[in-house]
Amino acid sequence: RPDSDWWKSAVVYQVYPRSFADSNGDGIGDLRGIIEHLDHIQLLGIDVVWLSPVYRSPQDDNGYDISDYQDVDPVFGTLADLDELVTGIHLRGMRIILDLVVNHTSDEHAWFQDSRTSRTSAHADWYVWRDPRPGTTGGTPGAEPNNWGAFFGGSAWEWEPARGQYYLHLFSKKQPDLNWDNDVVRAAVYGMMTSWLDRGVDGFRMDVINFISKDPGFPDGAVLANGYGDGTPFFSYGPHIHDYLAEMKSTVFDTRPTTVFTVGEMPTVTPEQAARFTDARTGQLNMVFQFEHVDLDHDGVKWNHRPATVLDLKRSFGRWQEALAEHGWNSLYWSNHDQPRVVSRWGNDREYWYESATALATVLHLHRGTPYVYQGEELGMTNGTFATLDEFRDIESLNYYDVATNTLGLAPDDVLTGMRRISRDNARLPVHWDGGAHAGFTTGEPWMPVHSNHTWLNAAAQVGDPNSVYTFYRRLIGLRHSSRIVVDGTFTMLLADHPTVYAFIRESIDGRLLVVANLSDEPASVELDELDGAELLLANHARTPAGRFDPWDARVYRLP
Ligand code: TEU
Ligand code: CA
Repeated sequence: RPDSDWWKSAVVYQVYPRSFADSNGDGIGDLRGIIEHLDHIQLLGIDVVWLSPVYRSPQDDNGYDISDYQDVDPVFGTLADLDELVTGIHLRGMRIILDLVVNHTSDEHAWFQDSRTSRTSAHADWYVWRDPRPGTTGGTPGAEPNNWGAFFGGSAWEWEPARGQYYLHLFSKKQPDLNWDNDVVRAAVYGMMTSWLDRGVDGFRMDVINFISKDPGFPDGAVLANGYGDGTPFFSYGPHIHDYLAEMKSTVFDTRPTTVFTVGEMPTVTPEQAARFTDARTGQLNMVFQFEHVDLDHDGVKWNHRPATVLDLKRSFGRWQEALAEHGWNSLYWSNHDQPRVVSRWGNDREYWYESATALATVLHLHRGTPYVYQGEELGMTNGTFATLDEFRDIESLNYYDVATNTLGLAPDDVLTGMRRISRDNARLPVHWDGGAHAGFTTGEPWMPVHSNHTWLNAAAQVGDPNSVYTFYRRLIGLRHSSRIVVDGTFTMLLADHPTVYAFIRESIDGRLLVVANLSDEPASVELDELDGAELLLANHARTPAGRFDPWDARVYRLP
């Protein structure tokens, strides 16, 4: 196995620094807080740490709005702190990847500050500027170049009087989209990436990287319930996306002495497109984050709940396992800083908290692909309670509340219900280090209230406890590191039509594993010939004979 494939047997841990650990009492997580908790990550068996942005930023979107790619924001620390973190991670035999947010910058970035001043400035063509719609007066309603809506509400276009033009922002108006059709922009991004690799970083998670190439016609999109047009067909897999990523690969990655770990975040990506991006022979990235499973439980608008079933999930994951079986590679995730906590979303965080957290982890980690653990997921952290609107912090959630109540006229209580279920803030409650004040996250006032269940749900109570969620994750990760079947094995779904039991086989020249998990609150009995002679390797609470499964009973067997 060439060294170059180390990322196929790796497990990645995502740190969202603002909510991970605060070392200086200002209530906001920081780099020194991460340095002080590296043992917690290493003991889990983690190979790669993905660090969400710590660059200079006005924090409009908690750091996904970058004003200086080459410096660390003082709220998180200094470049010296980041160097110390990189060294600490390497000394523990782990690697670190940074979050690369280059579809857009902050509007406070020097490039944009210059670009907005005039059509002849040095950076005039570094962003996406367009004239008002013909026959209209710029800056008046309806004069926007097209009808696209922004992900964080309102039009995707903002008027700039100094230029007499609009600039595009797919996200907030403080996140102007870079013009990737400009080769000077691309060169600047590649130079920045190379400088981080030279500084010892081992790769990148690339924020909405499939959005960077836009349809040059900028056509209107189909009008959605919020009154704006859907632009995704015209920017989510644009005409030059493979060209630009191939150029990035040859310019930045292929010139390095060691493999650069790359994962592209790609909302709307299809299995076929993902196969093209990740085919080791002709692709550009090691893997991508796809969104099919995390879009199963709404009707297209994330706030509108549409209950999803285990069958929906099996079919979705099964499709992705099949599409990338021969060539390409999957990432495997339940949680990240944009998604609610999996034990609350897909599990049962009340009667079967431990069982469902560990059953869902078993299913995910035994699939073919690279698993991601989001901070606190290894503890079984749950969604927040958010008693009132003022407990929310996320720009996406707060803007939605405003649009939903003031423009769509929805009842505030109904809107809050939808937000409690799916808001990104569910993933951003401070991590629970112990059962003390503020869960040991800070000695000050946390930027976001700590969940009251930290009194019993915390790292101090779990690390070292053989029956904890944390220890179960350690065992799962240990199984991946000790068994080439988990890494290389093929994937075959069993009981494809069973409504609640998720079962599959992994097979390689090293042997066969059988995974069976009852992802429901009801007992289940299944007929599986494969169970004959099977040897139980790992289980979250096997108390019944093979074939009968308690609620949320998950088991990994080695087959003869
Ligand atoms: O997320 C992109 C993205 O698709 C999100 O808008 C996601 O669809 C949404 O949050 C789910 O409701 C990336 C980052 O992960 C996110 O934190 C940033 O806000 C966004 O890009 C802009 O940088
Ligand atoms: Ca701090």
